[in-house]
Amino acid sequence: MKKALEILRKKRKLIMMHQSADPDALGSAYAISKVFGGDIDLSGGLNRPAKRMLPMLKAEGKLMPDYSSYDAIISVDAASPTQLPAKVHVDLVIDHHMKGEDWDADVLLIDEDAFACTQVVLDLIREADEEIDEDVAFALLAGMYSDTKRLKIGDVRLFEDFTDMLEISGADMEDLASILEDRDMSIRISIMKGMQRLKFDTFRGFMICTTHVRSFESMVANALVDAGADIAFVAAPRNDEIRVSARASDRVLREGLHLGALFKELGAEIDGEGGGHDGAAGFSTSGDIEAVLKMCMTKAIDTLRAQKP
Ligand SMILES: [Mn+2]
Repeated sequence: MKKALEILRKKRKLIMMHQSADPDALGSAYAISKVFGGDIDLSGGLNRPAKRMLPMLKAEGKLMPDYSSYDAIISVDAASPTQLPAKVHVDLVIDHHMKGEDWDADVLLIDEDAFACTQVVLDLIREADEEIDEDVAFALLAGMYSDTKRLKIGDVRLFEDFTDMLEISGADMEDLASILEDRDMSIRISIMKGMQRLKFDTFRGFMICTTHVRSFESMVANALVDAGADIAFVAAPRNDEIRVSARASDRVLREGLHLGALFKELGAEIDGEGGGHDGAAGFSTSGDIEAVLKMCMTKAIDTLRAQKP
């Protein structure tokens, strides 16, 4: 573990995954790159679920990396060097498959008791005492969810790691299911419905929009930010409640907007509960969905107004 962390502290790192990388490989690589830094080698391609994960994480990688330009090369979720897209010297192997004989890496961190490689990565992050943000938690979750065939197998450690990350990520099981299931169409329908019902306003050059859908509210909110919104509030009915998912653009975050704080304040003003990160947060309340969205809009404009002249 110590030796592994030493390598992870090196400056220029490349993280390699097995060819046709799955959510466990991509989740591991993404979490390492976000927490410790480093490029993700995408030259081996991704499988369909991992392809769906990529935009959800807003992850980027190198399609044709120059292997000689790195201080350290790390392999994740690959059981042997033959699974990697290139023949290169690997400094650190992080994996959970049965230890093979054919690695000549400097450090092997192989935990055969882990159900997913992302659990091994999680242990490393904990050992390093680094922070786990929402996106990293989601990436780690996706690996655990996919390598246990949607939690059909697991042990106490797996479920503890899973619930820890579920809490941090703020994701729900539908978000995870949407990666593994071929539900692209239903997500796209939610996005189209969300756009049909969209209301927007501008304030000091920022675009704020609200809408409501039946599900996938966080993905619809992401899509609206991609489409140009600075703040997107997307409401959906959840049991007897209304759940609002909010996302913010980098532009408005640079102005100091914090959606988690905004929702905390709103929860004190109306009957509701919310919180989260600066750029991604959620809010639960009850009542009329249009009225709730109107309050979100008003709150956002008030918050922007209070920030800077
Ligand atoms: Mn795996």
